[in-house]
Amino acid sequence: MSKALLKHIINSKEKGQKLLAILLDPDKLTIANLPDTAAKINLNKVDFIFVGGSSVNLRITDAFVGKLKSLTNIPIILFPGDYTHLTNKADALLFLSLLSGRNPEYLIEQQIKSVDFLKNSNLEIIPTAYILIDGGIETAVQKVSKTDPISQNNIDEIVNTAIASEYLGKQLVYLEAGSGATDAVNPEIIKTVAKNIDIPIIVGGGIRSKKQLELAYNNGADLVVIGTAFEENNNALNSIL
Ligand code: 1GP
Repeated sequence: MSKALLKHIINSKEKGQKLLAILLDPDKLTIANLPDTAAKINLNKVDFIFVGGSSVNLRITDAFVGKLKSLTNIPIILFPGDYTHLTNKADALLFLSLLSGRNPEYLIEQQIKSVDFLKNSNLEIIPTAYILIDGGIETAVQKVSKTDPISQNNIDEIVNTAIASEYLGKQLVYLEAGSGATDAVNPEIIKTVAKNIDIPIIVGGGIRSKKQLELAYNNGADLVVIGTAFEENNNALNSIL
């Protein structure tokens, strides 16, 4: 299994080069709209396209990623809400464990269910700690996973979860305020986590402006994910980047 994309993320962190991913949710975007969407993404400095969502209908992801692959050379990374969303047509998979929650389904059971598919796949598997932080609204991840996010005031719990993730051997930590969050992850939280771990940090949820993007980067985010802002307006990247 190639480790090319993880190496790229680690090398970029070492060089201080910040990365951007656009999140496309196959439930919110039709395959017919993909050519226009991909054309907008291709025009910008986007490092990865994440594909995923919490409630994607079974098997849509395969056709969605297949079409997307024909429209862009940007690496496609699966960000699945469920093991049934896996497809070999992507380049890599964030192999997520929802470590902020205490639901065994998302800590280990989904991961075991995915093994039959993954052992015959060429996907680069990237072990990723997924830490849900209160973004001010009840997010889809919260509803589907039936777990509570960690309060933004509870920095110790967030930092200790991130440190435990690194001890567990996770290769990335994803600080997630949730799609459409009204409160993005507070820069102080990003800064404190960054001081305490060496692995790259992904930050997403509620980032809609250049100012928020820069704050996240300047405080230690290595990779920022933007979904909703781009979904609502395909020209949003012109003002954010
Ligand atoms: C959600 O972090 C991503 O999983 C992106 O969030 O849709 O709010 O940009 P937004």
